[in-house]
Amino acid sequence: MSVNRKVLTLDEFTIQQLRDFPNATGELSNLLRDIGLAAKRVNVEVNKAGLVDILGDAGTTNVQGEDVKKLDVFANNQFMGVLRHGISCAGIGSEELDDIVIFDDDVSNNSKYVCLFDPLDGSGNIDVNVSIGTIFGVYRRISEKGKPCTKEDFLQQGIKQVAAGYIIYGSSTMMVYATRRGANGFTLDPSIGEFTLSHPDIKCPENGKIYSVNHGNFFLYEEGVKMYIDSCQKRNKTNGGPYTQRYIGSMVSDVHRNLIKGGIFMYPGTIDRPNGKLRLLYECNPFAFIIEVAGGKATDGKQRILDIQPESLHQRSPFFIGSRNMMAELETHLKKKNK
Ligand code: AHM
Repeated sequence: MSVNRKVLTLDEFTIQQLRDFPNATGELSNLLRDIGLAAKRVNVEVNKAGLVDILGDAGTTNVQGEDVKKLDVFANNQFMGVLRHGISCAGIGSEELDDIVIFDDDVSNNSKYVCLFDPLDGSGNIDVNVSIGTIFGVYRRISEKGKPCTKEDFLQQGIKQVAAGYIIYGSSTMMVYATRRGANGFTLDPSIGEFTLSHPDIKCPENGKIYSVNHGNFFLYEEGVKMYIDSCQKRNKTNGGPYTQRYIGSMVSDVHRNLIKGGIFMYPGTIDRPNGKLRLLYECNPFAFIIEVAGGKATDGKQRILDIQPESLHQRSPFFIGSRNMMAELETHLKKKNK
């Protein structure tokens, strides 16, 4: 008997994808389901953050020297917990943790994947009710199966990701993930507590009218970036300018909007912080992977993000990401100034 139902849940979708690969083990589907479960738990806590005493600093600082909010700790433990208890992940790296966590048990040592994540990006926005998110990237481990995973598994180029995604805890909660086959978005249906396919096969528009950057840092940016920002503000019949400036200060929200509507997001290096603020492994690589699958581009201003060979877990990188044609326009300005 066929069931007449239009909406696929996250689990149904990943299993459907699996059916196309008869030799697939299902480990990636399991891992994505685990992440979906942790996301639902974090969503519940984020939604009641204004009500319960979960707000405020946990009283410690993370390895970046930033204040850790309680929800950061909660989210970190949830994602680490589901991946540790699952069957697909040999270890994790988290923006909140100094070092990788190797699960090192019989099941995990035989698992195919490792996962890097930022459990709660934009957490400085929690207490003012602005959307925040989780970002993750999944890599096939390169260390020998049957043994504990190693740091090399985590220090792979972004291009080696097999899947990457994010969860946005917003007016509705969404999970977007990409594999090489496409990027798809799932909205959490609170009535059944399931992520359901709402944005199939996401394509980032080639052109956009939104630019997102912290204008407060304008005079600290390199000349090419300043020139591009200037051009965003000018009337331009060819590219539809002037563009609209939108900057939430919560990257998941800013990049999600630009991915759907078209636009460019920039976190350039500054005079005092030449590598900018964002972390290559936890923030830039997953988004770079998603945007490329969706037809957009991501660079550090000089090279493709996904080609960068990471040297350390918490390294930062300037970050430019968005619609293909807006990125091309940016690159013209950057090249002119770098000559
Ligand atoms: P966080 O790791 O403390 O959450 O910071 C990351 C966030 C990004 O989501 C956002 O794009 C950026 O910091 C905003 O930084 P700024 O306030 O310097 O513009």
